[in-house]
Amino acid sequence: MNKVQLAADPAPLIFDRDRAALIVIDMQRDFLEPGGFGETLGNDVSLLQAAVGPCGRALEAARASGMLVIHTREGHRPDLSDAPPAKIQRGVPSRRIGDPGPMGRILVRGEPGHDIVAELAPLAGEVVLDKPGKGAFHQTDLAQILGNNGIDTLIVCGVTTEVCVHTTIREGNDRGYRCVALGDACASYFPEFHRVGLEMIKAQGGIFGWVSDAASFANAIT
Ligand code: TIU
Repeated sequence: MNKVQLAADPAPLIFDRDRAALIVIDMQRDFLEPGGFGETLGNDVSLLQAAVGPCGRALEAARASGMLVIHTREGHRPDLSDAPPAKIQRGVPSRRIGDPGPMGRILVRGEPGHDIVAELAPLAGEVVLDKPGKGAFHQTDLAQILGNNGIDTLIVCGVTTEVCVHTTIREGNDRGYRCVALGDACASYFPEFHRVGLEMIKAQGGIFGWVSDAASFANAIT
């Protein structure tokens, strides 16, 4: 038992540091660097850079305290057998999932674009979870991993705020986990969606979670 208090909205959160995990969502080259999936969808990928430093600070604190660290990556099998046609065909991107790009095939496992950005590279022993969807629980063994480690609190950061971070927090909340978004360690291609996405989590008394920041997280667990 190692109770800590985290400054958060809508209220401070007390949790057991030994039963918390840091989940870093999809900080992949495909979303953060030019030529990847994010850019094919028409986005300015430079907007996501803001989350890299705060994610690094959260990772550093979690590693120093011995907290379970999980990195997720969104992507698909090379044969695309796990990619729903409805996902591949969505929108009018200039290049689609599975097509060749400057960082290899778009959103395909094993390709350079699928890698986590160098600044946040996983360390040996950290969990790297490949997921085919937006949520980290969908068609993955995340629940098994969290259960085996006695986890009841999820500290979540990464990209994008209103897509994969939100979906994962919503999934985690419904499964009974306390879920905290580290706001400055999340980012979106749409600054307004980032702001409102964080508001949505903490509205109504924290309807599906809490919002904190990387420095408060580091302070709480150090
Ligand atoms: N497009 C977008 O905002 N996000 C995604 O497609 N995936 C994640 O959020 N990781």
